[in-house]
Amino acid sequence: MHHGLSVRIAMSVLTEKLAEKIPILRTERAALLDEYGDKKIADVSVKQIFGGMRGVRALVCDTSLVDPDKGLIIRGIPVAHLADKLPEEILVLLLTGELPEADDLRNLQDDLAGRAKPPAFLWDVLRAMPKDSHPMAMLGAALLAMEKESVFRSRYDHGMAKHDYWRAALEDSLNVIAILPEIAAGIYRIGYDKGPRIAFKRDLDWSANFAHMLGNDDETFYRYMRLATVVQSDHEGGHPSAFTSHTVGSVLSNIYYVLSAAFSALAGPLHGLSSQMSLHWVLEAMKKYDGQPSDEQIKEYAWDTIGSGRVIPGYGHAVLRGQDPRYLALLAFGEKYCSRDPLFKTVMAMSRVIPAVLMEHGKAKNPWPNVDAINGVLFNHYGINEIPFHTVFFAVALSLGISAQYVLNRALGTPIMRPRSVPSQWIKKDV
Ligand code: CMX
Repeated sequence: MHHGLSVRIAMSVLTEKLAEKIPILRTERAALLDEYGDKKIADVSVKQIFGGMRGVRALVCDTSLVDPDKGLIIRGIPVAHLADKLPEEILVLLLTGELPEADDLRNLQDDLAGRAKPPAFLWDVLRAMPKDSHPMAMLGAALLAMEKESVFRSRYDHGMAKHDYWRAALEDSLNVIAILPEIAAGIYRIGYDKGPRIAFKRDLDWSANFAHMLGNDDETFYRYMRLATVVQSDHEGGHPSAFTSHTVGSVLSNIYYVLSAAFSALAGPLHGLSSQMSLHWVLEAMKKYDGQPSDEQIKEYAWDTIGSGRVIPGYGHAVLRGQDPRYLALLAFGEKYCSRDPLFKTVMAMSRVIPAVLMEHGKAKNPWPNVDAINGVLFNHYGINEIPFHTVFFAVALSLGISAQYVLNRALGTPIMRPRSVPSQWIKKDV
């Protein structure tokens, strides 16, 4: 009984904070529209509509922004300055614009720990999937199997008013965030025959619990899990997974659909899967050159990849033009804790050599390593060497930003996403 009570009180802290802020945000949004509603902010060229809408300012996202030179900035704070925070603190920051006080943080942690456990049928669903299913496909299936639990769906069916959408959206989001580490760890242990699932420990924080349920209780791995989650928690509103989530959320599909759709986008090799691609690529190089390749061999290997019509995974970015601070934060961690790991050394050597190759090639607008060039190597260092699983970790981290964007969009009544498309012939005739 006591336990239930403390959960109810704790739950109200974040809800109360948002309940205070949301009317203000709504007024601000209305004022912005009143004052600037008809002002033009972008010209769109034919090249841009054929080119994945690159550079078109067409979305609003207040949780974070990606500055082309400085990289990820969460609610005005460069991500490098958040490196010592817990993911739970980042969730509050993303949602409310403020880092929580110690008491509020504890309340949120209690709230998350006290929420429902994954439903038992989930493990049957995962066990029934073919052994060669990709862990990202298992994650998507798990989320869809749990859709029936949606509070949003049930309240909507009972006539929920528009101004209450955000409350049900928040409730669903916290329910999913609370159990995603357990689901992801379950996917790992079931998918790779790692033995029985490991039980959630109430006294561990969210990321440490994830590490624990994966089967590694090394304190530095806990630290790595927290840091890697923080740096990958959000990346403004236009990256493929967030963009997908906006579309799906805008039609009032609930968070289970939203996250599974967002993660389907993350599972592509040009997006989150590039972490998997990158580690394979580095391991292939080490196999080919029988250990850590020399700078000359790295150059040769990189040119061979480009020459065969492929991209170098883990390098380049659609928005960033300077170094990726997410990469730099993980690099600093690796230098401290894994500097003698031959794989890590190879990745460091590659990050010295490859930018010059890409500059000489002259196509990629950003020649620098992105976060996916390094996260897999560090996972590997801590014994999680089932490479396809790495993208699942990225998805769990990104659930924080995707959920925060989803809740805020429901609070602000963001309407359905529905841009126009034009036939190619229209361009010929009418432009
Ligand atoms: N290796 C080789 N060529 C590259 C390259 C790379 N790493 N990055 C870009 N290029 C090429 C592109 O393929 C494109 O070639 P074409 O004109 O022949 O099509 C040209 O350079 C221009 O591309 P761009 O404008 O610099 O990059 P885009 O915005 O189109 O794409 C991205 C960005 C990330 C998809 C691309 O850099 C890439 O494919 N990188 C490798 C995959 C990767 O690391 N993805 C993870 C991104 C991180 C994240 O999702 O946050």
